[in-house]
Amino acid sequence: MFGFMDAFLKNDSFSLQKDILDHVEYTVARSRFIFDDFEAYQGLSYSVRDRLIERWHDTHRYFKKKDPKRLYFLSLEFLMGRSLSNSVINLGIRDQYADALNQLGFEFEVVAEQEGDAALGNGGLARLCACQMDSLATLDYPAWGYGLRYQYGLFRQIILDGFQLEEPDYWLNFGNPWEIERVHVSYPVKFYGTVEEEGIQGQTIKVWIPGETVEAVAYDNPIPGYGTRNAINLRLWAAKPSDQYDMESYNTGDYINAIMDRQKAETISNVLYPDDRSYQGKELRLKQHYFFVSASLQDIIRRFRDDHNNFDEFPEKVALQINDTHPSLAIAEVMRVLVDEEHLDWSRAWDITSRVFSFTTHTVHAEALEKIPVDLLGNLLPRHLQIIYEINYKFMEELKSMIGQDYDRLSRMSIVEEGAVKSIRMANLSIVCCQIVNGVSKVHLDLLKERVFKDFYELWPQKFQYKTNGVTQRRWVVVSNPNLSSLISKWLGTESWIRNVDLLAGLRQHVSDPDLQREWKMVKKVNKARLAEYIETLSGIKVSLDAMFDVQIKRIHEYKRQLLNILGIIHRYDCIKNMETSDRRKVVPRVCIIGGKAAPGYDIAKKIIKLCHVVAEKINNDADIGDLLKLVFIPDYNVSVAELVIPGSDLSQHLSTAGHEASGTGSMKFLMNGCLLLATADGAIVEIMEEVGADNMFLFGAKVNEVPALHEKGASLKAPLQFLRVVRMVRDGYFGFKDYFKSLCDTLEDGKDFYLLGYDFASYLEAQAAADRTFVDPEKWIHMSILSTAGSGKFSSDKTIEEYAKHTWGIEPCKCPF
Ligand code: 26Y
Repeated sequence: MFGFMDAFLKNDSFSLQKDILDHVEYTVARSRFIFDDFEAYQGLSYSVRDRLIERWHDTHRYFKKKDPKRLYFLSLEFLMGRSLSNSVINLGIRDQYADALNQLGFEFEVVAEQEGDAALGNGGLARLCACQMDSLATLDYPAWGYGLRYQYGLFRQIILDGFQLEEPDYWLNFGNPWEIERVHVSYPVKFYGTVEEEGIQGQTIKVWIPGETVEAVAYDNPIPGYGTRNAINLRLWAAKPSDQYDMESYNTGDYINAIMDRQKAETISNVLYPDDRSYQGKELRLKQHYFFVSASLQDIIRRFRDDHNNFDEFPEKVALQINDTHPSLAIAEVMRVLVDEEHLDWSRAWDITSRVFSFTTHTVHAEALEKIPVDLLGNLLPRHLQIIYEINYKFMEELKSMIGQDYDRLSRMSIVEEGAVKSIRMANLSIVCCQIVNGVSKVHLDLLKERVFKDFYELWPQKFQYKTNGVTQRRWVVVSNPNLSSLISKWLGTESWIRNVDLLAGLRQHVSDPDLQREWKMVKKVNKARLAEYIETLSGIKVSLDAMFDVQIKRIHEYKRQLLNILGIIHRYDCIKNMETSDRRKVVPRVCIIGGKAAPGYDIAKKIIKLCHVVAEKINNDADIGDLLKLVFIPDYNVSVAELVIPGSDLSQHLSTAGHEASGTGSMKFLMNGCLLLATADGAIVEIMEEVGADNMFLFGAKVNEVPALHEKGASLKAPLQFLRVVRMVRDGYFGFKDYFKSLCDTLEDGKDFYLLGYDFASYLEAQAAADRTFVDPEKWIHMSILSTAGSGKFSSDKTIEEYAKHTWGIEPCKCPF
């Protein structure tokens, strides 16, 4: 007989080798005697997955037994990146696996490089969810993530002659060992049709008679916590044709067309929308949102019903977090289920619904708030539109009783926007329903109160909170910067900071120790060498390790001002060109690195990418310049590229015009890795300043509260001469493509420079000069670098999640015993 413990998979080197080989032979179906790096990756991943599944089963059995209040985190986007290294580190068996692989003649790092990224998201919002899932698992919270399993993730960026081209990311082509298809976990999702009235026991009820059904099938992705047995689940839905689908067509004998029609169902979860700017009322997108919401809620309600039969208990057992407004149809869906299917009266249903939801907004831009055209919604989801109208009617009545007949304000706050295209404002629906609305940084909350949601804030001040974003130190230091991670553990005398980030502050007491400084510098050098090698492989450009590696990586947006960076580089180039040769010795050599994707339809952003390439072409081939300045554009920026670039950078740039970045999370990853920040006082940077000290950063530019007055001044704001000069160089065709760049230069003219590049230019150059002056004093630089890491604890997603758990979701840890 096996004892209970014997059931666990073993982690000694021999067992791991055997497991890998068994998977190579029986799962991947290759010979255990001859297989390549990719097959080794597959065999290894399946073996890791087995261990994940063990923990994940135990965790869910434990959750079921304890029946705690659960958090369901709903998001249309999750940017998970790679899973292998993260999983083995969180499971605590990385070294054992590395050893086992070695015995088999493979190297862990090489094998891990075989994995592609899971890129089911656009940018900050999506990566934040991935970090938060890691923290939820690590902190033992009973949580589930729900999302969509897009067949095509975010497009791959190809650069051809300096122009961005988009290629589909068919990431599932080579299989995905990290997911488990749950053929038996599937739900019908309905669309279209009509709403009819039926009398039941003297009451009239509404009945939705849908016109189309699509099946949602679950794919589960275990998420292991660090230093715990808990592993939670990220459940992603894929669309499949439903058996209930159009049997009519088969019966009419049109067999081939009936099959083709069925196939169309799968298109719902086919592709991630690659634009993170403004919501366009597209039917397919709306279908994606509802498909996701309906399947997730059927699953959540089924689980609730396993142990409960009274919906009054729903808010005690369930917290539903909607990540931005994208999943906010869930509000109408819960109301529909409670009223139409469970036959609860409206006010009881509303009371329950408004106690389960919470909502986080990730933007400061009113134009990025989703609005769904009423015609579109009424056609696709007729009953939901009625429910939203009813919610709005009741809200408007309540509001009138509070504020009187202030029609301007009533119409601003209404969930229904009248106008050329009558639309539903999903943010208003979310605010009306949720008891808590969260911003993602302190400044963001202020902006929500003063601008975007001012009317609502005045009505319900208590609803509005903020939780400063954070990133997981497991992925962003332990996985991506193992040398720094070991160094930190050595100097703190413990690895506990990996779970308890407050301990990082302990580095402060060693900041002046020459040994730490030397080792810190060494780690940076090794990481820079790795990055330099990558740059050379990509572009053939050799860069000097003595140069300052200066990095800006993020989505390309006008408000993020990559253009300011490029204009600054042109200025630097121009200055060097005009210097006496003897003065050039004083120039601090720089390698400027820019990376990021532009939304496929975002013309100006694409021009910025092209500008970066033509400027790079000129500078990198100018023999006069040599190692003093290099500019490199890193193509196809994604999570795994970030893991390589961040540890190897000295300086990172966060240049958003103040008041435009809700939080920013890239800055936090750089900070943890001891890179100095050159930034505007925007989003979370303001809080980073408080933690690290403004004198340990290079800050510049207009402040959030100054920007409105600057906008008022408009054309009377005059840009400095240096700015006019560099813009003129671009305009006059110094870098070629004169006509092509005209519209880009036009955005910088007096009175049109909405993002204030001209206004901020002089102070930007000063901040850059301060960075140069500091870099030539290596001791000072290292000092600031250590203090950056030491001050980064507040920006761990562990902190954010603790806050959400306490103040928004009301959930408690539920730790599965080992
Ligand atoms: C609906 C569609 C148009 C859409 C799709 C994606 C709208 C927005 C987005 C993504 C937004 C996003 O990534 N926002 C970023 O969220 C981060 C995490 O909170 C913030 O750090 C960052 O400042 C914000 O721009």
